[in-house]
Amino acid sequence: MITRGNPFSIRQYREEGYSGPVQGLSLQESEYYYRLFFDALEQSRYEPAATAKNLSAWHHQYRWAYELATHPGIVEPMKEILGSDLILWAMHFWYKPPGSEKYIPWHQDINYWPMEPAINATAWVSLGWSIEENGCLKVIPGTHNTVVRHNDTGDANSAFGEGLAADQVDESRAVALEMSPGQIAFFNEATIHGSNANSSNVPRVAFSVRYTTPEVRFLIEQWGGDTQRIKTFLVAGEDTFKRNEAIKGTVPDL
Ligand SMILES: O=C(O)CCC(=O)C(=O)O
Repeated sequence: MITRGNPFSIRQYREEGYSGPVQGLSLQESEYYYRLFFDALEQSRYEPAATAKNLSAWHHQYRWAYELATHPGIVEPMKEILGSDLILWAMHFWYKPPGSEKYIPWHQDINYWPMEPAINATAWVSLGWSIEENGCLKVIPGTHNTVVRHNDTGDANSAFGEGLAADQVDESRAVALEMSPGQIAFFNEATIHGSNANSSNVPRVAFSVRYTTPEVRFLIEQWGGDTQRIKTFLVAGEDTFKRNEAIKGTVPDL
């Protein structure tokens, strides 16, 4: 069920590992960015289709994407979660065109990320409609305090090689976060989440932005030195630790 969007709840975030949907962007803003997304894809938004483009780190490349990643509707709740010193370190568009068979297996993000200590908050932002039929984001509340071992999915339709098997997840407790344009869900580095394939004719256009605190060190050699995807931007407050000087990002001009 799509709600009107509740206020961000730090209590829910701490107790259940997520909070949302929250109306973080206005309808005008989400429509504006929805158009820019399809322009950057070089697709008509009226004919959404599969793409071979790399959908990561557009905030390194496009000024509009950096502005979107640092929108106050994202940054203000991030301050409640992480405190006043904020590092933006990743952004990825999760695009499922109509009929896409790709699904996101149940997983905990921290399984894939060499960072010490393991502190992250993700804002998952729906630029269009996210509904059960097009594979909206699903979370399992209360799973954010225990890290579980991931295994090969062995499934070509899985967007990731590794995930959690059905018997590692209590799917009966899953919450389907249906969202209208501009709504956001926040979750932490260990909250179990995933999403189904898009069995509808409605494209699912959404993105994640990831924030952490300056004390965290990125073990960048363990990410295969992937600075195409991972760069740090101080978005609020101060960085007195200076642990990631080699991977500092530059805000794009245009
Ligand atoms: O978009 C989805 O369905 C999954 C997103 C996700 O795995 C993430 O943001 O970490």
